[in-house]
Amino acid sequence: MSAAKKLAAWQLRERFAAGLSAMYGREVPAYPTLVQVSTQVNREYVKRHRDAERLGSFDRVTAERHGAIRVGTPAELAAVADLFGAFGMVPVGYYDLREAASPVPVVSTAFRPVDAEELARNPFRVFTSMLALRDARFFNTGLRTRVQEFLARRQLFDPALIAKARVIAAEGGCLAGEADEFVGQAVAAFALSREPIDKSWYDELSRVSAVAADIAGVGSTHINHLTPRVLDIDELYRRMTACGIAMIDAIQGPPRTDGPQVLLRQTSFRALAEPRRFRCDDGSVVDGTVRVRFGEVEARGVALTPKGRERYDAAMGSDDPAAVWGQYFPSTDEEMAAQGLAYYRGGDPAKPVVYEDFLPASAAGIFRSNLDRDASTCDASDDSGYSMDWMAGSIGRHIHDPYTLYDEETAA
Ligand code: OOG
Ligand code: NI
Repeated sequence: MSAAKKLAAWQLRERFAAGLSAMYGREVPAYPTLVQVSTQVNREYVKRHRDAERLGSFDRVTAERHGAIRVGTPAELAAVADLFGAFGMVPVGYYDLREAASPVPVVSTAFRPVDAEELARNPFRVFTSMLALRDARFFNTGLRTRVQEFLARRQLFDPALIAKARVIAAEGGCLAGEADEFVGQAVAAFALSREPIDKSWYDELSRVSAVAADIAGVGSTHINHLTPRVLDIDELYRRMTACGIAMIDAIQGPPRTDGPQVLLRQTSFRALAEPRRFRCDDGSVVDGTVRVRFGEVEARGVALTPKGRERYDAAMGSDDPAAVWGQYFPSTDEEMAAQGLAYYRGGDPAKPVVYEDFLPASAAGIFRSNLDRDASTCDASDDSGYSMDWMAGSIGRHIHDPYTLYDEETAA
C-alpha cells in the first residue's frame, strides 16, 4: 500500500481560513470589496516602497486574516480550544474588555500559531471572547441563572467534530482524504444560523447588552468579522470611503508616524442588517434582521517590548498622540532597537518582529463602535475573579504570554 498523503496543521489552517473567507464573502457583501481594495493597496505599496516586505512578504500579508468569534461559557471556550488545536492555533494573551473606557462584558484571548515558521506559512488568528457572566455589574443573579440555563442547553459543535479535532491535534495533521470533510464542518460551525431566534429572549438580553444578545440570545456562534491586513491603512481608509462605505470615525491604535510603524492599527465599518427569522411568544415566526457583523481592516507594525509598551500607553494617554509621538518614540529602527523599545530578530534593526496580537483598547473600541448602545451596568462590585490564570484553569490549557513569545522570537 502506498503511503497515504498527509496534510499538516498549517495546511489545514490555510484551508480553514480560506473556507471561512469564502463563506463570509457570501454572507457579507462588503467583505469581498474590502479584500479587493486591500489587495490593490498592498500591490501598489509594494511597487512604491523598497522595504515594503520587511514586516512580512506580500503573499503572507495579502493572504493574512484574523477572525473574531464570541462564546458564552468556559466549556464552549474549551471546545473552541480543542477545535482550533487541530489547526495549530493555541491561546495567546488575555484581554479584559470590561476595563475599557466603555466596558464590554467579555474577557478574551486569541488563538494563533506561535512559531515563526508556522506564522510565515499561515498566520490565521481568531480573537475569541467569552461572555463575562460572573460579573455582577452586568448580570444580576436571576438573569445570570437564566442565561446559564440557556447556554447549557445549546451545543455549538458536534461532539464528533471536537473528538476528531483532538485526534488531528495529537497527530499534527490528518489524511488528505479526511481534510475536506473536517475543514468543511469546522467552517460551517461558524455560519450565521438560519434557525429562528426567540424574540422576547433576544430583546430582553439586548436591553442589557447587544453583545450579550449576540452571544447568548441565539443557539449558535458565528464568525463576527474577518479582517484582511493592509500595508497602508490610511490609503485603504480613503479608498473605502470613496467607494461609499461609511467607515468609523478613526483609525484605532497608534497614529500615523514617519518612524517605525508599531503594534496594530485598525479601522472598521458596520455591516448591513442581515435577514434572520424570529419566533414570537405565540409561536408565530416573523422575518426580521440583525445587525451584528462588520468589516475590519488592519495594519501591523513591530512588536513593542514591555518598556516600549509603557511608552505607547503614555503617548496614547495624551489628548493628541500624533502630536506628542516624537517625545516618546525615536524615528528609526536603529534607535528603537538600541533603546530596547521594540523586538528585532537577533537585535538586528533590519529584522523587525511583527506584532501578532491585539490591543484591548482598540478591541473594545471596535466592539463599541459597531453597537447602538453601551452595556447597562449597575453598582455591584466585580467578584468574578476573571484573570488570565482563571481563564487558563477554566479551559485546562496554558495561555501563552505574548512577551515570552516575542523574547523567544528575538533570540532565535
Ligand atoms: C472582537 C473585537 C476585537 C480586534 O480586531 O481587536 C477584534 C469582536 O468584536 O468580537 O477583533
Ligand atoms: Ni478584529
